[in-house]
Amino acid sequence: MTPIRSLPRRWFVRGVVALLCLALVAPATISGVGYVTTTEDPTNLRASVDEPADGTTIISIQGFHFQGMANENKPARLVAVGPRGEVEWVHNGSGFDATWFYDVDPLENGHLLVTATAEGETLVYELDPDTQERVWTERLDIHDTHDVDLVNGDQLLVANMRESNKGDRIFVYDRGESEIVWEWHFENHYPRSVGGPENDWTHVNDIDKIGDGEYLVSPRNFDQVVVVNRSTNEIDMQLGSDGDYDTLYEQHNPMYMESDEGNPTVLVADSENDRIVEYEREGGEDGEWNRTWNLGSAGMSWPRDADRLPNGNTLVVDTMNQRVFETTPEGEIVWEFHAPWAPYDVERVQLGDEPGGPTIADVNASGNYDLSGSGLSVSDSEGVSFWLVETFEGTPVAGQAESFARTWAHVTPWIRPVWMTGWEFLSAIFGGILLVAWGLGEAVYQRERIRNGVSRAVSRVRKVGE
Ligand SMILES: [Ca+2]
Ligand SMILES: [Ca+2]
Ligand SMILES: [Ca+2]
Ligand SMILES: [Ca+2]
Repeated sequence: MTPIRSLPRRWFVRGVVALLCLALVAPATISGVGYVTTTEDPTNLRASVDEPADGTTIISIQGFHFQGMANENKPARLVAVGPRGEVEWVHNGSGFDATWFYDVDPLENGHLLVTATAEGETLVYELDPDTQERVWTERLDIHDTHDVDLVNGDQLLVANMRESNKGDRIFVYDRGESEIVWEWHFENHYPRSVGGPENDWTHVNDIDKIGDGEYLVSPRNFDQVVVVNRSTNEIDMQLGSDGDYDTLYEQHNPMYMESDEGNPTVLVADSENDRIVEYEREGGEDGEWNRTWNLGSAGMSWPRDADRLPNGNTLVVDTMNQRVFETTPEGEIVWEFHAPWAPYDVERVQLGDEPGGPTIADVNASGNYDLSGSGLSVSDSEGVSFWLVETFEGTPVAGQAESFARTWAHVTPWIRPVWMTGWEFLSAIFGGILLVAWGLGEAVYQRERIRNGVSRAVSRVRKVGE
């Protein structure tokens, strides 16, 4: 018998590395093949309805767009949904130059006011839902604007973020005069040390007119909601403060209400805390804000809108779970709609722009509630993050794990192909890293051979040239 020649060690190592790469990339590949052979549409709109809604719901969907490159599996759309979850119409931003949709507001004439981004500018227009025509369009020379409201007839109230040199502001633009008639700069009221980075200082994402010359404003990166007085230019009210994450953590879309007793009340999507909260200020002007409602945080992922309805329920946009739902004060979901990709704002059309309703305290429902009654299986994009936080809790690296988990949850859904789960994506990344490392390792290991090969090739080229 001839002895079996033992395999050289380097070939054994190569075999193991190749198998490992294959094992890491296989789950994503299998999903990809499965996706290609099914007819399931990743942009699929669908509903789960316990009780028919009180009229048509309009949802703005931000969509995914990276440096001018749209992903057709993650389109920017406005979607109108009937009481039982039937899709009434879809307004697709890729039909023209809208790349992201943000705020949408029902107008008194039955039309909609739409805030969208286009390349390097902000698009604001009035949309006639019946004809799908734009009645008028304003193009504002500002970036990434999340909210513009129509006030005082034909004036636009604008939350203007991402100005250079901390020039973020709110302003009123008069459409008839074609000019800005009032503006208010954050730098006159806040030290430059608060908030976010130079290129996104305030991230002011919402502004609502809540009374005569009174504007509710949401500088997200300051973790607070304020009321700005147009005639005195002073801040009349403040809820939350920069870095006080127990109160608010980079919120979206606050809504102002008053209790039966006249107490200021703010309902807000507390986005980074994955919850919806309501605060009521008791005891007059120097009174304290008390949290009267806490919905979540399990079951929600980066909510960005919460509107109180006249029936006491609340409409919520649960962005990273790609859904919108109506919940009772006790957290029971009664109406739900799957609206990929990255829904931003929701409105019940015939109720008008953020109609408001009774405060949680006034319906005797103050308290903490978990969500229940969901009829949709929400996305598993949070699985990796959840696992990271759970696994490293209480260890010396808990802080780092949590911060990585947060980044992972916020960044990867935008870049992950729709057919991969979070785990498959993570595994494929490790497979890719291993493959690159292997290539580099081989290059080092074979450096002599590569060098000889190169110099032989060079001298051959030289000979031909002579
Ligand atoms: Ca709105
Ligand atoms: Ca608006
Ligand atoms: Ca607004
Ligand atoms: Ca809304």
